[in-house]
Amino acid sequence: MDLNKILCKFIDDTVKAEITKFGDGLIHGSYLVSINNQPAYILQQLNTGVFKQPELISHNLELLSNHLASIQKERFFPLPLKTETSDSYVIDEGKYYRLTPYVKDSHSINACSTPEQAFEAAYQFGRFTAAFTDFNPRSLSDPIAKFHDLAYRWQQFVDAMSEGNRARIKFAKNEIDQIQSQYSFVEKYLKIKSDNSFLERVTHHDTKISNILFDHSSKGICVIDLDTVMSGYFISDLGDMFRTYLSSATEEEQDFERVVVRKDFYKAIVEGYLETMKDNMTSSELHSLNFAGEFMIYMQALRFMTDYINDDVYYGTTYELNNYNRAINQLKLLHQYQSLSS
Ligand code: GN1
Ligand code: MG
Repeated sequence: MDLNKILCKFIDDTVKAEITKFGDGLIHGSYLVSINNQPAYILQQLNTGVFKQPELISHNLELLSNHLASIQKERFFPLPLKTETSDSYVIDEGKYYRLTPYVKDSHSINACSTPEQAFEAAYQFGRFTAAFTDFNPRSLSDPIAKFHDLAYRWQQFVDAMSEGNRARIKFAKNEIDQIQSQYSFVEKYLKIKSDNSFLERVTHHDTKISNILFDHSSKGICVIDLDTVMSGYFISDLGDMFRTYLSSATEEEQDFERVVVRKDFYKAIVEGYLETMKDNMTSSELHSLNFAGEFMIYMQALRFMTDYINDDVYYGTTYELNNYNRAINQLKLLHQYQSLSS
C-alpha cells in the first residue's frame, strides 16, 4: 500500500509529507501526516470488516454538520476532506481511506490520569450530545448495526457458546460462568429500551479519552472519531467513560490487581457530563447514572469473551490469551465498580 499515492488524491501531490503510524485504536489503521514537521492530517484506512458501509459515516456527519449550520451553531468537530470528485474517501485496491484535518494546537492523551481530564472529557461528550437536542437521532444511519444493543451482544455470546472453539470454552469456564450469572444486566437494558422515559439521542458510542482533543492548558477542545455516532442512549457514552477512565490500568492490563476504581474520577465524570446534559435528561435517566457503568463494562466483558471463543476474529490481538485476559480484566473492573456503590 502506497500511502503517499492515496494522500495525493486529497491534497496537492507536490507537498512533501511525512507519514507515521498514529494512536493505538483496535479497529482502523491510523497515520499522522506531518507537513514541514507540523502535524497536518490524520490518514486512516477504514476497517470495512467492521464498518461495512463507510459511506454511512460520511452521510451521518453531513447530516450533523448541516443541522448545526441550520441553527447557526459552530461546527466543533473536524470533518473529513473531500477529494476532487467530492468523495469523503478514496478507494484503493478495495480499501477505503479518509483524511481528516489535524486540529491545530491540540493533543490527545491515551490515559486519563487526573479527575480534571475526566471532567473535561465528560463535559465535551455531553456537549456533543446536547448540541443535537433538536435533531431527530433516528435520521442517522447505523454504521454498525445493533452496536450497543446488549441483548444482541448477549445473543452473539450464546451463538459463540454453541458454535465456537470448544477448547477455549472449557478453558474460560470460570469467567463464562461469571458472565452468565449476571444476565440481569441484559434484562435491565431491555427494560430501558421499552421505557420511553429513556430518550434516544445523538450518541458518540466511543468515549475513550483519546477521542477528546485537549489544548495547551489541558482544557477540552472537542470530540473526535465520529465513526460510531448514531442514535443511542446516554448510558453508552457515560458508561464507556466510567469503563475507560475509572481505573488507571487499561483493558490490556494483565496484572488484574492493578484494576482499581478511583472514586474521585467517578465524581468528575458525572459532574462534567451533567454540566452539559442535565437540563436535557429525564428523571428516570438521572436515576440510572450508575447503571451506565455496569451496562458498558459488562458489555465489553461479553464482547471480549465472545471474540475469544470465536478465535479472535474481531479485535486485534497480539498474543494467544489477549481477548481472554481482556475479558477477565473487565470482569474485575465490573466487580470493583459495583463495590464502589455498595
Ligand atoms: C473498539 O478501535 P477502538 O479502540 O476505537 C470498539 C469499541 C470497544 C473498544 C475496546 C467499532 O474501539 O466498541 O469498546 O474497541 N469499536 C468498535 O477497546 O467495535
Ligand atoms: Mg473508535
